[in-house]
Amino acid sequence: MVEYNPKEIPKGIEEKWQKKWLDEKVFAAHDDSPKAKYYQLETFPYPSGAGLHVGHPKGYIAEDIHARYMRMRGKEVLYTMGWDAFGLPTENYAIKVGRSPKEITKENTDNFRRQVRMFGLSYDWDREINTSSPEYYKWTQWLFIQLFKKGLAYRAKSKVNWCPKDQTVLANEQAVNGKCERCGSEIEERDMEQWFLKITDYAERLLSDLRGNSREGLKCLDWPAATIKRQEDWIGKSEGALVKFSLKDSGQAENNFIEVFTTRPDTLFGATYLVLAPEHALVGQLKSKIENRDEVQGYVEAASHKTELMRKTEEKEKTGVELKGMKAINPATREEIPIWVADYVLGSYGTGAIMAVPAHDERDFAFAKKFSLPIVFVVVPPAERDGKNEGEPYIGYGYLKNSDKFNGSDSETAKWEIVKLVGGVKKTQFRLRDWSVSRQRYWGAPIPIIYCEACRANGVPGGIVPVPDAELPVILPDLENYRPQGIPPLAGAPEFINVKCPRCGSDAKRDPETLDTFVDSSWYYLRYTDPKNADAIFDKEKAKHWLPVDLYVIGAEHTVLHLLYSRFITKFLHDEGLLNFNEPFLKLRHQGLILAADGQKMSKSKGNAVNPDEVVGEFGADASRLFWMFMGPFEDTNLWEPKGILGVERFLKRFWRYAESCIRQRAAGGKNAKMLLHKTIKKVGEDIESFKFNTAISALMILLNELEKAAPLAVDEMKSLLKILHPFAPHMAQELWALAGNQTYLDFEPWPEYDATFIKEEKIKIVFQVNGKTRDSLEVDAAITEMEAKALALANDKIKKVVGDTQPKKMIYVDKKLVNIVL
Ligand code: ANZ
Ligand code: ZN
Repeated sequence: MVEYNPKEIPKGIEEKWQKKWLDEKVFAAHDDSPKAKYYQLETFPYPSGAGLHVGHPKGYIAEDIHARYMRMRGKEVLYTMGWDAFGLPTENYAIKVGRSPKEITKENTDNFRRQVRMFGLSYDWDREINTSSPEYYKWTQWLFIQLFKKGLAYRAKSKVNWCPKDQTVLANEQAVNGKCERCGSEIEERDMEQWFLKITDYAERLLSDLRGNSREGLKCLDWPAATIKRQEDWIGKSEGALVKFSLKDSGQAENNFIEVFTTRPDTLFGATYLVLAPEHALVGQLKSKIENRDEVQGYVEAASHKTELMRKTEEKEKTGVELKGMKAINPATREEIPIWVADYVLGSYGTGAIMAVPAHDERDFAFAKKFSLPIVFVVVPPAERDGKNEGEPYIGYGYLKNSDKFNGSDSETAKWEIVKLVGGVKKTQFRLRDWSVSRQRYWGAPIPIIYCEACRANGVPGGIVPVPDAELPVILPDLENYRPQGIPPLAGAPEFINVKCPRCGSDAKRDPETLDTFVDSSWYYLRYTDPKNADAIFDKEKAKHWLPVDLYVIGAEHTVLHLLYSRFITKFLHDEGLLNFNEPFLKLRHQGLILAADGQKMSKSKGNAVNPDEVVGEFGADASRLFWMFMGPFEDTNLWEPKGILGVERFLKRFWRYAESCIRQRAAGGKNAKMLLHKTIKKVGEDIESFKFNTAISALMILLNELEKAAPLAVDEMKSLLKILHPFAPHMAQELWALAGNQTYLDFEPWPEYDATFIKEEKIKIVFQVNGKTRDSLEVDAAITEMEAKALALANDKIKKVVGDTQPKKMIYVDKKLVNIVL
């Protein structure tokens, strides 16, 4: 008998099968397969120098189990791997060690590839991609040019988030609580000319398609509800109105009004002053009329040193200055109201001006209290129509008062009638901003744009000339010095920067900046369908065949940015006629984190990081796969308890011993655990589909316990047993499969059917006791829950007789065995 010794046997077995899988391209996804396609996507990792983190395998193993299962379910599975290889961390690390990011990336991806391979993941390696390879970024650049041609990539001067340490601009999404997402530095705000992608053009569709659309008969996306919500919040749609307040004594002058955006026109009668953002254009334009010009100027100047984020989150004292000598007219009350400048109003949202309704808005209330501005309550809460508590703002809807002819009508109705009365217009406002994509760093895809002065003089806006398709990719040159020094490193490379204009032939200059890596990753799932295409971003027919992605597993930390950008790019390429769908990811699941046993995040600096190499090196791939999956529910945070691997290793050894002896004996007969086998087939399949890998594994463990006690399984039953083990421990299952005389790969064997009659028959006897004395028993469904069992006990006639009217002290439940009522 061959013993399964994790130190020897699995090594040999595992290496053998991994080599065969790879050499024979067993997991190649065939474009022309007659089977139904299933596209499974995995977040491609950023290949850091530290190698795989323990969190990576969690998602990878789970997806591999799922992919192998789907193959056994008869699907042609596209499942592959790539590297999100451009980006700051590699560059920063390269600077630190004084080497080139290209070399380091090569080493890191080689290491990552070796590491993911050791888990026996069933990728189609012929589809591997790397965002930092010219073959890939050629198409990132091409994509940018298509966006440019459609007016969706534009240059604009704007306030940007600047990380002083990384010396680069960050997207809003990368500025987390005022700090750089990468290095944690305090972010500064700068005015810079930048490339933006006009994602705001897609705001409405990005929002509505989340919950399905009738255009395509698209159902609500199968995403975790919280993720859909986060997308919605980020896009931030507000329905309101634009209302004009005329300026007193301004006659027919051009700037004779201030326009505000409000979501609460129903409160217009309570608008007792206006507030302009410090950067509002009128502040400058009206200078001559402002009596306290210097004071206002000083305030505006001071505000310009605060970032938008500080202004939004500043809970402390509101600040502001009144524009003396000016008044506006409330169009509803016709009363004169003062105009203020305050930095709690943002220049970048709505019109940059608000009507302040202190009675019904908390910020306005605080402001009005501080500067003794009038507070007029105009909405009464529905519960107290007479309105009593006026010591604090009421922000909800209700019934109007102090609102002339609208008194008594409800907010919702009055809202639009008041807008009509004052000649306002309905307006939908989004919180979403355009996506800033220029980065002043080296390790990224060069922006494929040339600036030509001659063309500018000839009317080409900005002298901006895109690099012609035939000249793509714009290769990122190897630079001796690529350190950021306030200017983009490529700006200091004349051989790169100086070019002839492709339009007119004059001397011109290349754009010295690189694209945000989120651009690279916004389309990678499209490239997997046709990764080697040198003539197109992908073949339309191939994309149509494989896409959209059927299942995407990503960490919960990627729920805003990457998903939003990918959805935007998908919609754009759909509009370009390249894709026949609008949503790239139909089903989404998030893996929970793995923390150190003490609940801390694992990190090198804390000294509690675990290298997956050591685990797999010592216990082998199969035991490691089970270990990772058995830590707990997939979507939860799990704790790294190294001892756990001993349990799953023991299970595998026993499984081997059992299966091997069964195969050798080939002797079936006697009462075996057939019923439990069928139950387990059902459970394991269902659990894989619902990402309950841990409970699937425990079901396999329970089954093995019973099998060991019963007579050996028949040959067919044995086959089923190996099949349901296969997604979890594919090396061992495949070896046993071969040992049993099979020549095929288990991955393409059909998933076993369970016999429903066995499952239905599954009944158990449950005993009912009162104070420990048995009174009755009942045949019940084996799937009975604790609640159901207790309810049955209380409803039982014999029990009722004994218990009578007495209130039970407690009820003891022994799982699927008994209920004991204690009086
Ligand atoms: C009057 C009012 C009365 C408002 C009331 C609210 C409550 P959301 O839902 O986030 O879109 N607002 C408009 N532009 C602003 C800006 N640039 N900076 C700061 N605040 C601004 O918020 C819309 C509300 O935020 C608008 O409705 C406006 O205040 C304010 F009882 O108008 B409201
Ligand atoms: Zn030119």
